[in-house]
Amino acid sequence: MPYAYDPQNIFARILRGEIPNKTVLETEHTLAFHDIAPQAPLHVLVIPKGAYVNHAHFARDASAEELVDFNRAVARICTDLGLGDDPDNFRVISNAGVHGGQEVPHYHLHLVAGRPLGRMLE
Ligand code: D5M
Repeated sequence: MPYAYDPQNIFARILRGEIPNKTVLETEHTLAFHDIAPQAPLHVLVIPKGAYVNHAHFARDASAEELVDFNRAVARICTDLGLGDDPDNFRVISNAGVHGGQEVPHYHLHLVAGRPLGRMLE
C-alpha cells in the first residue's frame, strides 16, 4: 500500500545535508543524531535513510539489509554509550501519527537515557 511521504520534512532535509545535525553514528542505511530538544540527558534520534513515515511502514517495506543495519546501529549506540550491558538503563520510543504524537513524518526512533524514566504507560 503506497503512502504519502513529504520530502520536505525536517529529517529528509537533514539527510540531504540542508540542515546541520549533531551526528552520533552514520552507517550505509541509518543516521543517528542528538535531539534538538532533549527530554533526558541522553536523547538520540535514529532514522533510516530511506523514505518511511513510521515504524509500520519501515518494518513492512524496508529491505532486510536496511532493517539489520538500523537495529544494529541502535545496538552499537547503546554499546558505545555504555547502555547495552544494563537493559534497565534506556528506553526506545517511536511515535506514529496524530494520536501517537508524531511531529516529524519521517520514521525515527527516540533513544533516551541518563535519568530515571518512570513507567511510560499507566
Ligand atoms: O519527535 C520529533 C523530534 O524531533 C522531537 O523530539 C524534536 C526533534 N527535532 C525536530 N527538529 C530537529 C532538528 N533539526 N534536529 C534534531 N532534532 C530535531 P516526534 O516523535 O515526531 O514528536
